[in-house]
Amino acid sequence: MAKSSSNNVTGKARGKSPTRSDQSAGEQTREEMGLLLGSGGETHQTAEGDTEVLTTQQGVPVSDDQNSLKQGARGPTLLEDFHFREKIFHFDHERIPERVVHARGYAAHGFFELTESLSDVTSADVFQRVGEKTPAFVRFSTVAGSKGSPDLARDVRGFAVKIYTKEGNWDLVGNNIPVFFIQDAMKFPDLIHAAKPAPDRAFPQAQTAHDNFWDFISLTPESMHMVMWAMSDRTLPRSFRTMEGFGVHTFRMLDAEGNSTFVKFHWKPKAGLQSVVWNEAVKINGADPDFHRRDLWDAIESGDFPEWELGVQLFDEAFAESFDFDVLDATKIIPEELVPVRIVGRLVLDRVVDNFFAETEQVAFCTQHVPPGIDFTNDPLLQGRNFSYLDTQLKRLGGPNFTHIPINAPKCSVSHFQQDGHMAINYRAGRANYEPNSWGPGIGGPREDPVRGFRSYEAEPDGPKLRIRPESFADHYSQARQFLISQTPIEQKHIGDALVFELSKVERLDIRTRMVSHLVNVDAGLAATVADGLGMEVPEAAQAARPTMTELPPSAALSIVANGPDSFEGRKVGILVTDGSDSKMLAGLTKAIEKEGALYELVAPKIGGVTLSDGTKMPAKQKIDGGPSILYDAVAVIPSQEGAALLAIDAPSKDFVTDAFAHCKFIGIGPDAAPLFEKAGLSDDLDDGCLPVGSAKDATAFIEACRKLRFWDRELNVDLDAQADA
Ligand code: HDE
Repeated sequence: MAKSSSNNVTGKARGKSPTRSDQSAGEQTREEMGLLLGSGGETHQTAEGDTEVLTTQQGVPVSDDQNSLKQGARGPTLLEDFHFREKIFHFDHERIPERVVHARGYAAHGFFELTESLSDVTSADVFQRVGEKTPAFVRFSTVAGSKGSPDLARDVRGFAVKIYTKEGNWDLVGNNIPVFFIQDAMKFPDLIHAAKPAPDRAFPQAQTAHDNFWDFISLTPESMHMVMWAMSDRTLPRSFRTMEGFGVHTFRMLDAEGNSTFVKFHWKPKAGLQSVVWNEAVKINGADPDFHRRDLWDAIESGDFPEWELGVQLFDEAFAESFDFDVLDATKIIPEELVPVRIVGRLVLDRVVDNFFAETEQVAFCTQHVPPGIDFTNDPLLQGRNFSYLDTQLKRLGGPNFTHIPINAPKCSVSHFQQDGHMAINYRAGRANYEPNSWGPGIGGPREDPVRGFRSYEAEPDGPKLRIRPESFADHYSQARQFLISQTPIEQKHIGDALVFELSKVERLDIRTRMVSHLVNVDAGLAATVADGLGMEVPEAAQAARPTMTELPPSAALSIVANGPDSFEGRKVGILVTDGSDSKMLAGLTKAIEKEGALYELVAPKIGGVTLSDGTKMPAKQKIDGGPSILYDAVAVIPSQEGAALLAIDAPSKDFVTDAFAHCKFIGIGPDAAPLFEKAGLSDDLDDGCLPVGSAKDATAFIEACRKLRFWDRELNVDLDAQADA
């Protein structure tokens, strides 16, 4: 809209562009006046082909954007300089408040396509016609960090989807974890205050490894299930493309008669689940704090469009009654084994934003934005959110007209009598701004439609007004345990490691002890591991309102490793090369990578690249210290003999292989690479995850091995904690 309005900021349509002779004429005059000090004509550097005229916000062409207006060449700047004042004024106001949570985020456009009709349970227009595509916008985020914080903080990821349906925008504002820390929105400010930097010292940034967070958590047993997820590798996603999304709450779907079906929403990544390991995450944050946003941008720009399936778990009151837990409690899941996930559509992200601020920063998601056919339940977290999101938009976007901003505007017709306010852009022509009115068709404006219009489920009131937590919300440990036992051994180990790491950053022993006392209720083995890692005795179990149900069976759907892609498609290999690297070997390797649909980058001593054995020059994508192995899913090292000798005395090269080894990556090794591995101290440790890539056949076998993504068996040999556990 902004692009086509009279407020055209591109200025392409405005007047005649200055010609070179126009400019030099202007400069000559000033030179004549002796006002171009020192720099000759350099103040007006114009690249060849620039034709657009710079204007003020009012559209006035600007003659000089380099110098403010002064009284005399060395004199004071004049207030009269409206161009300067406007430019600085606008700059001074470039920022809006960052989101109080989920400040760090990245978004893209795409579409939702229905693959299976849900017309049996909902009248929602978006779920009626199979094959129909509806525009969508998705913003991923971390929760605790500020806007400039690194992408790979250990944190929950936001997964907020705006679907521009024909009957209004639907915002499904979810996370990559299906449960939450708290049960009642009343506790949200406390949770977030505790997680964010402490108010006195303003650190630590984007981390939960500190006293305040664990103090709050250890006093909030309802968070234990979420703690298991948060300490798992779910909070270290390899990419936005490799994480699931969840609507978290139980919602309702309503059919045309108003009959309700409960629903939980799931987004399942086509690329499969994948995470990185903690030590890797820490290093990625230094090497590339934009790791996730770069990955999303690159994937879309290269045409490898990220995709998720939309799944729904549908159930009725009878199931809800029979379920061990309350479906209104956002700290609980419904295992897929109990209510299968029905896949009904796909979400594809196929377009990056034109402008980060206009779209990603200004997009306003609100849980209460639902179209007819979708409705809320009484989940007290959801009810609180329905207030919070609208309120927060007012603060951030400065007025009630945030829906006029193109990214927030519905793509269906909008017709109402709401008017005015800050930055009102859309308006209704004519006299009628109220209803009922008697101005008649065409002039009198819109009227409600009891059939098409949004209707709420006619729920019966539940009882007296109370400030109370229902009894049915009281079991805080059973599903935490179920999550833990659903993980593969390596994932369970990572949960233990993460708890030990985080609690080791907690200074107060009583907080550590209280936290471990909750773990005793989750699983005695985990509590013992964590206590041991902290160097303390296992404390008494925390008092539990309900005993832990140890009989809940594992659910395979909850493991990342068990739900990997079994493919290396879309993943990236870092290939370390030097001058003289074997050109045939490189060709064989890159062919195998491409055949798998994977990507590679050449990492070399100089960014200018290397001269291969056959004399071909190959540019590098990264210089070694700018392309550490943490940026890749697997690595291959194929230096020449002389090259290997040089790499062997280069610390970043040694880090390249030791890190890849420590992070359990598959490593492809060329025939001349031995000196590097020897100097890196790895020669005696090379295992089945370290494979030759000397021939094309070897290269293919190497890439096939990479489909497992990590060689987890190695962890026993690279981690003292693992040995202690074994
Ligand atoms: Fe949010 N949350 N939240 N949240 N949330 C916000 O809205 C809030 C919760 C989630 O990419 C805020 O526009 C309350 C659960 C995402 O722009 C704010 C409660 C889940 C995003 C807010 C919760 C989420 C937000 C801040 C407890 C997963 C980023 C900026 C009842 C289901 C959306 C904004 C984006 C953002 C409030 C809990 C997801 C303050 C009160 C549970 C993905 O309104």
